[in-house]
Amino acid sequence: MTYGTFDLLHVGHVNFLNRAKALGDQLVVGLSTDRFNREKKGRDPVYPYEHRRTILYSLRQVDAVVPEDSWEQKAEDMKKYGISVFAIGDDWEGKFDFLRDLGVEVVYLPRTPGVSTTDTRKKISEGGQGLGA
Ligand code: C2G
Repeated sequence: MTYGTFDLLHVGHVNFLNRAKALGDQLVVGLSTDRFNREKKGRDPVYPYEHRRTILYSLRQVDAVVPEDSWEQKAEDMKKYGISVFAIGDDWEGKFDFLRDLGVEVVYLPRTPGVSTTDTRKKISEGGQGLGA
């Protein structure tokens, strides 16, 4: 299982989902609600929750999407969904080691350099400079 906002889906997200899926049989994504994203990132996502959910469900790597609306739900989710592996990008290194106490394998995966939703938002607002620029 993993958690995230996955706003303006980009190759960093897709690389992560590929790697996360390879760690188990099924991949559950705890998708940040619009409200939780405001709490986490101090701003609304560009795409509302329903859109981001639909986009994730269209990916073959993703088997289920559930709402993430609090920092405290992970431990309960591990039990609720019978999770054996928790994976997230290494920008979170060490932050979720406590899940190991539940017998869950915790894996921090390397982020894809050079791409982020924040950069994409910035490039678009600066007049659509080619993302490859
Ligand atoms: N990611 C990545 N490479 C990038 C950008 C993102 O591997 N260039 C990974 C992140 O590390 C994360 C996932 O893609 O594991 C989703 O990224 P975000 O939507 O930015 O997730 P975040 O806001 O970090 O939410 O409770 C945990 C939070 O919900 C995590």
